[in-house]
Amino acid sequence: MSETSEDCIFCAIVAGDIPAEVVASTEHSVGFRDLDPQAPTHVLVVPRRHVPDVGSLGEASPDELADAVGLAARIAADAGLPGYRLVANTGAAAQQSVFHAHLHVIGGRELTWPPG
Ligand code: DGP
Repeated sequence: MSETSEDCIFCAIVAGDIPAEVVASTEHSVGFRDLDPQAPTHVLVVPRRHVPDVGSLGEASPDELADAVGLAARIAADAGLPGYRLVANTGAAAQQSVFHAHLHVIGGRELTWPPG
C-alpha cells in the first residue's frame, strides 16, 4: 500500500496542498467537510495514507479502519447529532467517485431508509 498517490485529491487535502475545512484528526485519519454537503453535517473521514477504498483499508490495516470509525463517532458527538449515518461508497457502481478510502459522516436532518 503506497503512502500517497500523486494525482489523488484527498492525498492533497491530507498534505495541506489543497484547502479543506478540517474538523478533527488523529495520527491516522483526517475529517473534513464535504464540498457538496448532502445534510447539515456532512464530513468525510479519510485515512492519511492512500488506500483505494474502505474494504481495502480493513484488509490491510484494521487498526486504521477502527481509527477512522472512531474519529467519525467523535465528529458526530461533537456535532451533537442524535444519530448519524456512515456511508462508504465502494466502487464506481456504488457511486464512489474519489478512489481514496473515505467514510461519509452524515446527519443533522431526518435520514430515510432505504438509501437511494
Ligand atoms: P464518493 O462519491 O463516495 O467517492 O464521495 C466523494 C465525495 O468527495 C463527494 O461527496 C464530494 C467530495 N469531494 C470531492 N472533491 C472534494 C474536494 O476537493 N474537497 C472536499 N472537501 N470534498 C470533495
